[in-house]
Amino acid sequence: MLFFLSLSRPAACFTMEKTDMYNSSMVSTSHDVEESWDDEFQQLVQTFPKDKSFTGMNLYFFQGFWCPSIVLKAVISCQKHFQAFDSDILIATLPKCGTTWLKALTFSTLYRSQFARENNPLLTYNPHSLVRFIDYDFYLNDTCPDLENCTLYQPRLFSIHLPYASLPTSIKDSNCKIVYLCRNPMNTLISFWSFFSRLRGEGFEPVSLDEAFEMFCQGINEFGPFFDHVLGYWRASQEKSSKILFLQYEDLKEDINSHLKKLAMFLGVPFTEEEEKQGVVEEIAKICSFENMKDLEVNKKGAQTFGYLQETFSGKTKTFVIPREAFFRKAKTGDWSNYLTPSMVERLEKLIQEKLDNSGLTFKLFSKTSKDNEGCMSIGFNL
Ligand code: PAP
Repeated sequence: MLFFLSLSRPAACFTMEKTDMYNSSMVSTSHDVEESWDDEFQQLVQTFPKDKSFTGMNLYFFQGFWCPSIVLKAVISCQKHFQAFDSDILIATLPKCGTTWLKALTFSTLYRSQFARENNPLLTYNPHSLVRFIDYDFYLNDTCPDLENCTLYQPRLFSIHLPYASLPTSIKDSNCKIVYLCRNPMNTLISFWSFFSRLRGEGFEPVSLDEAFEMFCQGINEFGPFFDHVLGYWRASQEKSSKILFLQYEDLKEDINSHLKKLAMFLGVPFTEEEEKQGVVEEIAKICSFENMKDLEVNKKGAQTFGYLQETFSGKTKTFVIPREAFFRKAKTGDWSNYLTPSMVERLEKLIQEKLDNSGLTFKLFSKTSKDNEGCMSIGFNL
């Protein structure tokens, strides 16, 4: 039996760690979710093209992206009801592009003056408990949650997987800031496929890498097409550089300290000279590092539950439960070369060139500092 505390208190973000055990039958499958839809919603979704992701999840093509059925209602609700504050900070990513890391980095940087250095909540809570998803979490079970005081620290910090074009209007129209993190498509695909392969039988039934590769190239994956997602935020960041900070996982791996300073500056909380002298930047980088985070007790055991749960678990509540250790796999920037065949690489390289043509965006396929893969190679076109 699982127990959840009430989430109506400001400390809502801290309650998920109570979910130290989990039962795979509690994971809502696409099928469960669709059965719970009322007639009106069923009729609406009938008008959307439908496919299955390589993770096994049902996807609906909605507003130009593939929306997982499990969050379709939540997405529509948050688009309708979410009210951004000018002070809000939003982390936007495609799944498997480094969300967990960016949550840790942003949380530690933004709120560093609000807790003692030796008491960073990241040491005892998973980043997904501290920075919660708007789409995958708050709106999953509640069409209009009270988010006024839903985060323990101020300003509010959320995350979201939605493409830029589909963000709630108030996010686009307000002065709230967005930190976007992308990752080269080869690493993203391998991380994605490996993650769901690891979760086989736990509510997910992923397909072979060959099939996954084909679907990824066709753009059929959660919140994809991949390139539309990345380019949507890239173009918006070019137009509104004070609103959107566009980051790449491979760059962070190469030089985390300078990117932390950039992040702090963008968030409006630059590191002071004194902090720099005291090594605060390096300290945050270390706490948030893959090596540190994967070895923390909180991340080695138990499961992360997504879904704004009210009071206690009920069979009808939609949740998304992931063993925490699954968020920490290898964190290497060239791991794709251990999986993709030369013909797959060739096809993806061509796709990258075609999609990024004239965009000014390039992807690094390896990191200069990657221990597995020496050298650095960029693909795309720079104007
Ligand atoms: P999510 O969509 O499930 O939240 P996300 O955190 O976006 O996943 O990405 C997971 C990737 O980030 C994993 O990469 P891999 O599969 O190539 O190993 C994971 O290992 C990596 N990762 C997690 N934490 C960190 C970290 N602290 N530093 C660097 N990479 C990390």
